[in-house]
This record gives sequence, structure tokens and C-alpha cells, in this order.
Amino acid sequence: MSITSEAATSPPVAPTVWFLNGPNANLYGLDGNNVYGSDSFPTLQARCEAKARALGLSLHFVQSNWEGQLVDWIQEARGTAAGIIINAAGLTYTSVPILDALLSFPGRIIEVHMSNIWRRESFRHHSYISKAADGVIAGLGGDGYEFAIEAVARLIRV
Ligand code: DHK
Repeated sequence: MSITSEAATSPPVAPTVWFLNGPNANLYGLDGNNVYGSDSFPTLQARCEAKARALGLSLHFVQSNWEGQLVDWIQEARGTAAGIIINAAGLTYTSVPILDALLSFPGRIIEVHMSNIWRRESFRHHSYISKAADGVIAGLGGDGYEFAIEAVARLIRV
């Protein structure tokens, strides 16, 4: 008779990561605005979900035009998620509530932007989100979204 421990037989639990997208991200790729590249939002989501699967992460990829919804998701991630990736879009430059929610999150945080925000208008040069972020990725379009998933995977495994 062999005794097999629970740990030896159960598949490893995939760490959970939330990927939060802010206002108007759902319009990416639809308006011919090359600042955000040609990937549609569903294409970006599919790319991110494939990358997360390959890295053994369970990804919640979500978008809202509402600041409070983003705050609610960050609070929901507390205690259940190992990491958050966030593109707060236009709320990046205004939202103390999102910053405060992120500061209360105990896991790792990556801030991401499709465009290089420092090459754009000066009102996009100061991010409230960065104070809570372990790292920032900007200007690399959909590739940057995949790099953000790789970055958070490394951070939560150290
Ligand atoms: C996305 C937006 O929607 C803008 O409001 C930000 C960011 C930049 C991005 O590059 O992903 O200014």
C-alpha cells in the first residue's frame, strides 16, 4: 500500500492576477487612432489570457469606464489575488481613490500604458498610480501588456 500526500496529488493552484483597464480602453483599435495601435480590446484580452495561461496564472481581465468599479475590483483583489496590472487610462492623472485602493493591496502591482505617456501632452506626464506600482511599462502597445504579465509573474514568484 502506498500513501500519497494531498500535496503530491493536487495540481498546483494558479496565482490570481487582475488586469484592470480604465475608461475608453474598450475602444482600442476601433477609431483609427494609432496612438493605441491596431489591436482591438478583445484581441488584447485574448493575447493576455494566452500569455497568463502559458505562465500558469489565473487572469481576470476586466474593463470599466467607472472609477468606483475599478476601486471595487481592487478591493475585491485584496486577500485573493497575488498581483494587479492596471491601465487606469485617463484616471491615471486624476484618481486619488484608485491610488488609495492600490496602496491597500498587499500584492505586486504593475502599471501599464499602451502609449508612451511622457511623449504626449504634459497633462499625461504625472501618474497618481505610479506611487503604488512596483514597475511601469509604457509605449509598447499590446506587447507591453504581455510584458506586464511576465513582470508580475516574476515578481509574485520571488
Ligand atoms: C490610455 C488612455 O486611454 C489615455 O487616457 C492615457 C493610456 C494613456 C495608454 O496609453 O494606454 O492617457
